[in-house]
Amino acid sequence: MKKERWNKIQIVQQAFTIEGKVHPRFEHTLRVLEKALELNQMHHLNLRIEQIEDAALFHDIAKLQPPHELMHYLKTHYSHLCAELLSYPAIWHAFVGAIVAKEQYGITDSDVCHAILYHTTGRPEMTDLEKLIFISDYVENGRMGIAFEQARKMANQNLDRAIIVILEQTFAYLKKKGEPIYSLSQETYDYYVKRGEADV
Ligand code: DGI
Ligand code: FE
Ligand code: FE
Repeated sequence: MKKERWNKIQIVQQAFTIEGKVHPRFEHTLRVLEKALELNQMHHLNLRIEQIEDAALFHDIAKLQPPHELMHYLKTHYSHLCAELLSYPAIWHAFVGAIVAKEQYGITDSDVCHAILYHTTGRPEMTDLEKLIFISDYVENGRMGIAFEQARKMANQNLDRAIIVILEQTFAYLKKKGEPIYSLSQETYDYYVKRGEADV
């Protein structure tokens, strides 16, 4: 393994270590990187490995922060979205992660920060890097069950169709839990469904 990648992994492991114990989120993060590298090759995306490493390793960097800290970042960096975001605490870490990666870990590449920002909701017209992280997050090999297997298979075949499958499964999960769909998640879904229809 290249030294730079190893160093970054150490930094992320440190960030996910609480009272001397490494949180399972770290293993998830490594599996997202592994999956992203695999899909990059499989689909000949030719993305820069360093961008994949940074986006995958830091995508959940804010996931373990307590809600009041996440809210502080939302208030200072996304004040225009704050009121709406109140009803969607599960997606706060993506918005905050993009800021933390930049301010605390010196990730200045805006493509990478966007991939972190959109890793939970997606967005219409995602870049290949954004798609790669959005999909790899969901289909990394540690997620077990029929729904994940199905999405994993689709990710090997067609990335745009995998986005649709992932969002359909996420919406079904949210419905079961009585959670609302965020506007951007819905826009992502509508965009990729429409694109899929245009392609046939
Ligand atoms: O952080 P991870 O667990 O690796 O995965 P993630 O960043 O995709 O976050 C998954 C969580 O986000 C899961 O609990 C579902 C939730 N989520 C995703 N899209 C939406 C959402 N929650 C709401 N309320 N609305 C959404 O549109
Ligand atoms: Fe996440
Ligand atoms: Fe994740």
